[in-house]
Amino acid sequence: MVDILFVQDYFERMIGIMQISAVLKQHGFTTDVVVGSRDAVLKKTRQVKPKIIGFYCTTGFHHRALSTAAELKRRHGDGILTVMGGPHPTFVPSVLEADGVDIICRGEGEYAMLELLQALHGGDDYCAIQNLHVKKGDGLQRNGIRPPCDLDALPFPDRDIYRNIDFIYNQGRQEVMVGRGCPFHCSFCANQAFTELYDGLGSYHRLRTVSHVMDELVEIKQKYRPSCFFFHDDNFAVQKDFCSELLAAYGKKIAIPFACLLRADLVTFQLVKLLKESGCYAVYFGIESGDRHLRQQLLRKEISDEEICHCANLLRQQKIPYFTFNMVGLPGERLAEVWKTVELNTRVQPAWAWFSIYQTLPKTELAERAFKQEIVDAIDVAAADANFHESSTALRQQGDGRKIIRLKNWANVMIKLRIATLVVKKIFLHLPLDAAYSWMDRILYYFSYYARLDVGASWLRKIRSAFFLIRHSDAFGSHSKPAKRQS
Ligand code: B12
Repeated sequence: MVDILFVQDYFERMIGIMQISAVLKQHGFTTDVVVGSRDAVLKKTRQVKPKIIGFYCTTGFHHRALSTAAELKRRHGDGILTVMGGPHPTFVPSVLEADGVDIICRGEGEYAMLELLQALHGGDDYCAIQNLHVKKGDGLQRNGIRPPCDLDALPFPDRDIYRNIDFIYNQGRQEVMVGRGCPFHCSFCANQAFTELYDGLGSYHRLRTVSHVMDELVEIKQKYRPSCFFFHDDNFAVQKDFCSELLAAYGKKIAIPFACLLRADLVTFQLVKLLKESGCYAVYFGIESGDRHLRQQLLRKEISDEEICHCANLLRQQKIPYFTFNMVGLPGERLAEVWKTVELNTRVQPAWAWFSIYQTLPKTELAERAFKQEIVDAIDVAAADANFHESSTALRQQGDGRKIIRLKNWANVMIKLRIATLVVKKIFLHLPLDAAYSWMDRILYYFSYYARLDVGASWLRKIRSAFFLIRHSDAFGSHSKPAKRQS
C-alpha cells in the first residue's frame, strides 16, 4: 500500500513528480508512479492500493486524466482521493468541477502535498491547505497560493520513484533543472502566467546555488552512472555569472556530456567556448517563427534573424550540434509565413528542427489576445490537442490549415535537401496524403532527434527504444495520438 501514486503521460523522468516525491519520502511517506493509459493506471491502482492518486497534468493531456479519475472514483469512491497538479489545473482551476476530481493543486506542490498527507495521516481536516482547491460537501474551497519554495532547501529529486519502470529508470540520460521560471515575457509561453500567479509572493523565476546543483550532479553521477545530463531549464544561460561558475565546476567534477536550452540572443563566443570545454553535446534554441514581425511583435520574442544566425554559426564553429524549436499555426499566420520559418531554418541548418503546432494555452497572453481579436473563437481547452502535432483550434478555423500541417511534416526534408522545396510546393502540399507525411516525419524525427538524445546508448538500446516508442505511441507527448476529449 502506498500513500500516493503519481500518474504521468510521458515516458520520461518528470522533475516535478520526483521533487514532490523526495519531500514526501523525507517525511516518511511512500510514493510510486505509473505512466500512460487508463488501463495501466487502473491496474497499478489495484496493485499498490494508494490513498491518493496524483495526476501531473498539462493542457491537452488533461482529457485522459479526467476520464481516468472519473473511472477511479466510480470504482473506489471515497476510498481514494484524486488530486490534479501541474500547469493545467494551475491555469484552469475550474477543472475541479469535473466528476472524479477531489482536489487540485495550483503552482508548486511539494509542501501542499506534504500537508495533505500529514492531515490525512493525523485524521485532520485538509480543506484549508494553501495551493489546494478542494471539493467540500456541495461546494468548493479555494485557498490562496503560498510563496515560492526555497529551492536550496529541497531534497534532491527522487529518481528512484521510477525504479519499476525499466524504460525510464535505465535511461542513460538524467534530467536536471538549475532553477524555475524565466525572466522573459514571450507571449506564447506559460512562464509569464507562473510569474503572475506568484505576484506579490516572491519571484517564481529563481536559480539554485551552484554548490546545490553540483552536489546533486555528483550524487547522480555516483549513484546512477549516467551517460549524459540534460538541463531542462528554458534558458540555461540566463545569468551569465551563475552559468560560467557552474560550467567551470561541471568541467572539473562531472565531465559527462550534457545538453541544454539557450536563448539565441544570449549566446556569445565565450559562452559557446565554455560549453564546448565543459562537454556540451547539444544545444536547443527557439526560432519560433521565421517571420521577424510574428516573432518580435506577436510572440514578443525580440530576437533578430541575425542573432539567430550568429548563434548557429558560433555553435557550428565549435562543432556543437544544435536543434531549433519552431511553431506553425500561429494566430493569423498564413502559409507564406510558415515558408519563412522553413527558409530561416534552411539558413541555420539545425540537426533537427522541431516543429509543433501552436496551441492556445490558457492564461497565456497570445491566446487571450487571439481570442479578443476573434482570431480563435475560444481558448478551447476542451478541444486542445495533447500532442501539438496533429492540429489545433486555430488551424481548424484556417483555410490553409491542412497545407500548413503538410508543410510542417515536410519541413525537415526541405531543410536538409534544399532541392525538395519546389517539389513539395508544387506537388506534395496539394496531395491529401496526410497520414503518410505524418509517418515520414515521425520516422525522421526518431532517427534525427530522439535516437541522438542518449549519447552513450548502444544501437541495441536505441532499436529497443524505437519499438517501445511505437508500442506506446500514446505516451510520447511529441508524437502521440490525441487523447480522448472529455471536458
Ligand atoms: C521540462 C519541461 C518539459 C519536459 C519534462 C520532462 C522532465 N524531464 O521534467 C518535456 C520535454 C518532456 C516536456 C514535455 C511537454 N511539455 Co513541457 N515543460 C517543461 C518546463 C520547461 C519545465 C517543467 C519542470 O520540470 N519544471 C520544474 C518542476 C519542479 O515544476 P513543475 O513540473 O511545474 O512541477 C511542480 C508543479 O507543477 C506541481 N506538480 C507537478 N506535478 C504534480 C502532480 C501532482 C499530483 C501535484 C499535486 C502537483 C504537481 O508541483 C511541482 C513541484 O513544485 C515547463 C515550463 C515551466 N515553467 O514549468 C514546460 C511546460 C510544462 N510544458 C508544456 C508543454 C505544452 C509540454 C508538452 C505538451 C509539449 C509537447 N509538444 O510535447 C509536453 C507534454 C508532456 C506531458 N504531458 O507530460 C507547457 C504546459 C502548458 C500547459 N498549460 O499545460 C509548459 C508550461 C511550457 C509552456 N509551453 O509554456 N516538458
